[in-house]
Amino acid sequence: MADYWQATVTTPVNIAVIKYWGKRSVALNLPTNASLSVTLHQDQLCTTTTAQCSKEFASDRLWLNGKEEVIKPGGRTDTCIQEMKKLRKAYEDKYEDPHPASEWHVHLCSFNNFPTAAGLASSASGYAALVHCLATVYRLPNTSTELSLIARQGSGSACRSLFGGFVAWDMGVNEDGSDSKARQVASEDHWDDINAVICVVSDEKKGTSSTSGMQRTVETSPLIQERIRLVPARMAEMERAIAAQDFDAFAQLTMKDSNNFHAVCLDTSPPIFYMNDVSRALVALVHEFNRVSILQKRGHRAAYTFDAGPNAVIYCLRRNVKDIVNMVMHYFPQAEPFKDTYKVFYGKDTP
Ligand code: 2P0
Repeated sequence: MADYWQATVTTPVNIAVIKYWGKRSVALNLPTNASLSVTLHQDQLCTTTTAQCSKEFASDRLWLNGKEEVIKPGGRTDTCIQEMKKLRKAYEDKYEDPHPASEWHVHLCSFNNFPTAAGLASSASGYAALVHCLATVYRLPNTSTELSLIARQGSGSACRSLFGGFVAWDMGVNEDGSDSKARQVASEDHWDDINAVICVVSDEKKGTSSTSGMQRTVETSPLIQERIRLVPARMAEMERAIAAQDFDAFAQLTMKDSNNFHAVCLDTSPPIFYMNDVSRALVALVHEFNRVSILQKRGHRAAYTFDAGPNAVIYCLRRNVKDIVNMVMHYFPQAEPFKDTYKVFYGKDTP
């Protein structure tokens, strides 16, 4: 019998067009509203994680970008490892198919090919990769939907990175979180000429973490209640726009939702500022680009969205990428688009 088991997986980042912001359960990462994202191409912004289980290991350990991180008992990483072990145990009990790896400790080595914690969704690809990697080492045949329930407990947005294409995270109603999981709205092939131009405005670690920021919002912002009220209709409209490949509607909804999310951040006490002057200048530029485009009867051709940081993601159709990159480079010669452009992820459903 092998004395160690190992697997390596690469999992892409997702960028939300209807944002997750606010938890109704901090312990289980249950959101106050549903969200919807586009998973980027696997070869672009991604996390690559290797898991090795060995009977020689004395404890679970994690290295992130070459630096060892402490795995806190009961913390997010530990929760994901323990939940995956439980899943393995349940599988063994059902199919009488034992596998020693889940009895042993695991060493995890994880690399992001982009700035960590700069509002580019590193925790999303990170926890999705962790869960996907353990499922592979443990030879578990679970679907992305089942794994999304565990990845969600690492980081809410991680549940969406287990699918390619267009992915909803349904908030669910159950207190135990059993129905708060990811669902593929449309595959990567459905609308494959959507691209994302990523403009890294800053690669510094963000000042307010998403977890603490959204807690503060839930506790202090009256405006979040209005957001909770309006998101269900927005989700339905977004799903319709994706089904119809209606970029004009997709763009308007994406920008509206990004602006509403940042308004809610500003309504938090003390206020949270994720966007900076360069971010705001990019907003103005995209609106000007769209204004001309609408005058030419071409509708919206670009949609910005900003996460918990100043970096812009500009969604557009492939035929418009060149115009948008040229425009950004013209007005911001010092701010390079990060690795040019990103296609939606051509993913797989099962690990
Ligand atoms: C999103 N963000 O939908 C939103 C938009 C940031 C802004 O999900 O506390 O790192 O780990 O569940 O998933 C970032 O929050 O938060 C996020 P936790 P997470 O992508």
